[in-house]
Order: sequence, then structure tokens, then C-alpha cells
Amino acid sequence: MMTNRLKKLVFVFLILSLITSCSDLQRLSGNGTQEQIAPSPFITSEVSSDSSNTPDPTAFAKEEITQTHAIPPSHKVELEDAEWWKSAVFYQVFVRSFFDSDGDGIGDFRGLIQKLDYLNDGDPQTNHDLGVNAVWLMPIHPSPSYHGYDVTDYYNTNPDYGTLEEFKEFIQEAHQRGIRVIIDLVINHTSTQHAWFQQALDPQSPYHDYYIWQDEDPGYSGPEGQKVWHRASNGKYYYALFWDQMPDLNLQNPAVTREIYQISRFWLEDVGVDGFRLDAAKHLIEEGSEQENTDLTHQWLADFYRYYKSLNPHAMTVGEVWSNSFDAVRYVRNQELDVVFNFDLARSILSNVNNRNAASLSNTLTFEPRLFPMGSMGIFLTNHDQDRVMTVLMDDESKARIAAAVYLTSPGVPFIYYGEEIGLTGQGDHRNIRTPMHWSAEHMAGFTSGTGWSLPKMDYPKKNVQNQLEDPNSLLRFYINLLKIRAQSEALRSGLLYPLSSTSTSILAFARVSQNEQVMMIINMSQQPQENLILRTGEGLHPGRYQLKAWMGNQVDTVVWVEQNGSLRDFEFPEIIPGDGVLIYQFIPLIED
Ligand SMILES: [Ca+2]
Ligand SMILES: [Ca+2]
Ligand SMILES: [Ca+2]
Repeated sequence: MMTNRLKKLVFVFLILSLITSCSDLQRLSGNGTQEQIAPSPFITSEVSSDSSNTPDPTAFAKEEITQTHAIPPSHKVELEDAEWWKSAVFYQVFVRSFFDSDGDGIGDFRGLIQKLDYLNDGDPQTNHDLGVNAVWLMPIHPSPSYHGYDVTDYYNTNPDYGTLEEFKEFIQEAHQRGIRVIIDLVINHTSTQHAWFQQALDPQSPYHDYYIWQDEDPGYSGPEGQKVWHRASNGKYYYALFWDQMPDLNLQNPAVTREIYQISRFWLEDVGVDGFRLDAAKHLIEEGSEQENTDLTHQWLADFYRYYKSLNPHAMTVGEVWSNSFDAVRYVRNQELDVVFNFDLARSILSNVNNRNAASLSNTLTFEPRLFPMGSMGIFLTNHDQDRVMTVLMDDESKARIAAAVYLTSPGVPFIYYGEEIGLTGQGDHRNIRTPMHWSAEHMAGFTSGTGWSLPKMDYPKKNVQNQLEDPNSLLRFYINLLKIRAQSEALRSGLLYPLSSTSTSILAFARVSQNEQVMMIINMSQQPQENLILRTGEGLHPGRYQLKAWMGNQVDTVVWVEQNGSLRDFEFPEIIPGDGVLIYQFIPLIED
């Protein structure tokens, strides 16, 4: 289609511009203090000096296509409420491993209720809780597998976890604390044990076309080279992308789409969830051997979006699109998903933190979020399918802090994988990265009074929530502090990111700038203290004279002067920045006499 083609061209142009501007900044960052920073080719900076001190929110990019400009004040309430996910912090929970209330060794809904006060007790004044305002529960439906991604009944809860009534109670308790609840919705495939598939084996059954059949094996394999066509007991071949026990649904069959709509309506209206994490969203509909990101998949999701928004405009979806960010962003530009995870960014954050590469990380953090409309990019470090953060960072807790500081202060909707905040480890077999939460040094890490379905890691006597809450310098305390700072900062939740170049190649520095606030991050990605640091940027800040208020780090006595064009020229930071240090400052305008 012509319009899509045009958009693609504009898109590619923007990306090229960005790459150019990033490399400009990078070239300067290593040099002396004499040079001026060239204006970015797509920043128009047409702020008239006689107007108020707030820049034109559309100055960033006139092209409607990026949609990354600041939200105008008139839309603030909507940002906070109707589109609540745009300023939310999510916590991803594997129910089976979170907390067991009845001693059978399996986490459950009652256990979740008992631990809600750890996630958010509903009181912003207390500080023994993370203060997250949304949870994503991995599949809660009946399933023959421990993970639940092969569903046998979409209208019930897994009896291991509890009854539907108990789940409703959980939602009520969560909502009372200001926590929204989304659940995994697995619609690409079912279990072979689902009644639909059992009946589908009969070619005369109306359920036959709920799945994808061929008389002969078409022979082609999946995107990872895996076998996707499997012979059934009826002699025909069915398509199953992930596993022969998870046959793909035929979402081109309107009857199947109607089923999915009914299921969604049930959970949104009758049960009361706030949205869905759509598993395998890029794989919904195949076009022959084209098995990911097809036009038909995009179209199906656009229809589904209209459907669930018609039921409840506050309902949201976040999609698993495990592709590069250019493919991923297509799902949030035209109302198909509300949020899509950025896997490229996650990988880049971890590898750059691991390699202590501030310049490369600065480029990524500048480039990636600008691809996405504000509030539509899911930002995370790892999830239930990937080696845990602390393992990837080779048990280096200072690196774990840097990684956390980066993704919890960057543009995007953060998703914390349970246990990440206390430094749980795990790699390889997925069971190893879905082990029980460590609550205390008690039996089974306080996860169960019985024998856990899986054992906690050996380090639980030292590494657990109770210990870390008591230790003001723990990783958990660091997460709690960061999340508190984020919760009180409009700029960190919704502002644009402007990289600050500096005289040190070890420093990652950037500003977050919203309509009413600006915040500066200074992260020392080396172990060596950095002194006489000079920071600058050519654009983006609100003009004026400011003091810095320390949100993290020492209070500094200095004045920052931002010029009329929004640039910061050679600001000398007056303190030594400790190795692995994370500093956060809010700009406080100086009232001139
Ligand atoms: Ca239990
Ligand atoms: Ca609290
Ligand atoms: Ca599919």
C-alpha cells in the first residue's frame, strides 16, 4: 500500500537523521571543551524567546509519524487515568513461584494477596514496598504444563492457583492498593488436550477448522528452523509453531476470532482484569511459509484493538513481539497494541552495562525510545524466557544497579521480572529462571511451609526480601528508591530523553525533560571515580537558571544555566562521581529578583 510505503520512507529518513545526530554527539564527547554541538538535523527549535520558558512540544519532530512529543497539559488527566499504562511500572509474576499460602508447594492467588503489600501497600508514604502500580501474571488458566502456555480451558483458573472467585478477590485487593492486573492471554495456540483440538481431529467436526491442517506435509520449517508440521492421529498434518503439543489456532477462521473475543470479554467484564499480555503476538496468522509479522497478523490485532477498546477504553494490551525494534514498533503506531516490548533495547542495555560502554549505551537510549510513540514501548532487562539479569551480569551487583537505574529512568513502560529486584540468578533451562521467590532465610526461602514444586536458589539465606529490606544499601532498597523517585517525577515518567555529552568516556549522562520538569541522570559506568566532569547538550532543556536538587547522590551547590535555545554549555559538575555511582538531580528554577 502506498501510504505504508511512504511512512516507511519517512521512517527510514528519521532513523538516518538520528544516527547522524548521535554520531555527532559521540564524536564530540571524547574531545576537549571548545567545540559547539551541532544542532540535530531534525530538531527545529523554533522556540520564540518572548514566550514562556516551555519549548514548543512539537519542536522535537514535526512529523506526526514519530508521535514522541510531550503530552500537552490538557491531556494530563488522560495520561494518568485513561491511559494509565503510560505512566505505570509493571511487575511480572510467575504465580507458581511467588508465594504458597497453603503448604502444597505451589504458589497461589491467596499467596499473591498476602504479598500484595510488598508490591504496593497503597500508601505512598511507606517505604517497605516497591510501589509498582501494575502486575502481569503469567498464564493462570488450566494447563497440563507447569508454565501454563498450553491452555485447556480459557474460562477458568488453574486449580493449582485457586478458584475464579479467589482470583476475583485478588483483583479487588490489588485495585484497592492502586495495582492494575493484566494476565497472559495465549491465543496463538492451545494445548492438544483442549476440547477444541480433540474434536478438531475429526475432519467432519465444526472444530476442525479451528486449527491449521494439510493432507500432506508442506515440508517447510519455522523461523528458527524448527519442525512446524506434525502428523496427527487422523493421518493429517497440523501446524504447531512452538511445540507439537501446542497446535496453532486458525485465526483466519471467523469462528475462532469470535471465541477469542468472547474470552477477552469474559476476563475484562465478568472477571475484571485491566488488560492482557499477548503471547507470541507476531505469530498469530501465517501467510504460507511467512510465519511472523504478517500483514494479516497486523490486521487481526487492529480489529482486536477496536473490539477491546469498545468494551473498555481503559483496557490495554502489551505484546510479545520478539523481533527487532523496527518490526516491533509497527504494532503500536496504528492502534494494534497499546504497548510492545523492546527486546533490542533490553539486550543492548545489558551488553553495554556488562562491557561498561557508556557511549554505546547513550546512543541506544537516545535512538530506541524515539522510534516509539510516548508510552508505548515496554522497557525491561530480561523476562521468563531469558537468563536472569544477575546471571548475565556475572553476579556483579554494581552492574545490576546501573542496569536498573538505566531502564527505570529512561522513556518507556518498565516491566520488572519478579526477583530481579533482589538479584535472583538463573540460566539455561527455563525452570531455572522461574524458581521460587526468596522471601526470608526460613525453610524454602519462606516461599512455602511444605516442599516447593521447585527449590529456591542456594543463596537464599543471604539473598532474600527480608534481609534486603533491613539493609539500607541492598539492591532491593536501591530499586525501592528508584521507583519512589520515578513515581514523584513527571519528567522520568513521561519526558523526552536528551543525551548529555561529557569530558569522560565513562559517564552516561542524560536529561529527561517534560512540560513542567527536567531531571538529570549522571551514571559512572566505570569503577574509577570521575572528577572535573563537564557536561553539555545543544538542545532540549527548558531555558533558565537552576539549582540542582539531589534525588540520588550528594547535594551540590552550583547554578546551572540553560540558554534560550535549550542548550547547556560546558556545565562543570562540582563533585567527584564515585565509581559505579548513580546520581539523579532535579532542576529547581532560581527565582530572579
Ligand atoms: Ca498453594
Ligand atoms: Ca508504600
Ligand atoms: Ca499462528
